[in-house]
Amino acid sequence: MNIEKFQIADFNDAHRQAHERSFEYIAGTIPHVADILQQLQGFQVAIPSWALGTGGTRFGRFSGGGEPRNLEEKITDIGLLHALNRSSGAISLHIPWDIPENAANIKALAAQHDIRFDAVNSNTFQDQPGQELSYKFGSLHHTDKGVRKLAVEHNMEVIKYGVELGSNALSLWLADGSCFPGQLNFRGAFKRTLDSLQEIYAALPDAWKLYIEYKAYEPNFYSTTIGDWGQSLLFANKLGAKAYTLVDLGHHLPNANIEQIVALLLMEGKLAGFHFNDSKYGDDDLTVGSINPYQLFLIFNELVEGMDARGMNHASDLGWMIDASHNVKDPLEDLLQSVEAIMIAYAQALLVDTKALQAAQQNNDAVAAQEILQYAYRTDVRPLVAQARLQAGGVLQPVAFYRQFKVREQLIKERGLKTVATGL
Ligand SMILES: [Mn+2]
Repeated sequence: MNIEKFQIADFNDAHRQAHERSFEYIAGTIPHVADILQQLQGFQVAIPSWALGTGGTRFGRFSGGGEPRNLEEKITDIGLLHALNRSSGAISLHIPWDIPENAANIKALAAQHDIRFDAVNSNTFQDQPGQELSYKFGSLHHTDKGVRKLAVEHNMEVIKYGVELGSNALSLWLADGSCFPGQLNFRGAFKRTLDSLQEIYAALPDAWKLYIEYKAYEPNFYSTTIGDWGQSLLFANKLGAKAYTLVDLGHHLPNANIEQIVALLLMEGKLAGFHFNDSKYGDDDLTVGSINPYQLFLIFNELVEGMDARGMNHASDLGWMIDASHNVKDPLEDLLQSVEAIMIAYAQALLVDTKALQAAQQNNDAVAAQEILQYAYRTDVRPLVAQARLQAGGVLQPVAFYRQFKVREQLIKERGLKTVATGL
């Protein structure tokens, strides 16, 4: 299905008056509002190919209807999101769940929807049908050289697919670790992982980046070989200038100060980018901003301040991706909410009076610092985000539009009630 321009125009006309009132009110309080709108319009969040269907947990999966049955339909779904919010103009592909059989066709389809290919993701955390050696005890860190070779070659294949599609980063997450004390020699596991990563790194084309994701625990529950940002950074530094640390918001132990991690990785020029999601307890993969929007704002505050300090381009110098799983919500509605939460946090961070904050910090004025941050956080920036969307050709209220025009019902009509997308 396609969303027609006249449908967007009709919808916006019906909501325009109320929007203009609230936009003018907020715009009157911000001196550099035009700059902020421009920055918001440039900011694109990649949608993961594995999160367009209903997600499951290890206890079960309750599929919704009309899920995309193949990569083409996944790109169509992202096209729908992007038509509505104009901020989802990228896809992060997972191999082998979404192998582009015909790269030229896939590329053309994505271009029709104004979608580019962000980082490609490899998968050595599960065995594929017919695979002779097993990743049960790890992949790049495995004690068996044959398994390591298999995993390295898989990553090289993923790079090859990425090159065909115009991607420029390989994103790598390893489930490698151990479940029990004594099971693994930590130094040995680290060294074998480094050797394997060096082989993959050597296969990176020019101008490509390697994103190294870390995760505290799960599926292994005693140790993870790339368990935290320090371990990831250690690998990235040893590998070289093309290797960076990827932060997935759900991959930390409870109450970790993620904004501080972000600030230091940026300082070192080693922040790859993000997998956005939210969590209450662990790697819950919930809708971005659904549990702790203040933390998301604090992270964006460090991002904006740190990127500006290094003269970086907010839109293009880091990878911005969602990594979530939708167990009870319509995946497309969930993704619309996630992108909206990201845009809101970004807009709030752009409002922070950096000079005043630096002065407060210099004077050890904790009260003033809190006032400055929370003034920005408590500003209702939704009309700014909506205005940026409107100017870019999107709709004022994406979720309301999605429901009013019965997008899911139409997808079910086209694809059927019982379809299951590949993915989480
Ligand atoms: Mn992730």
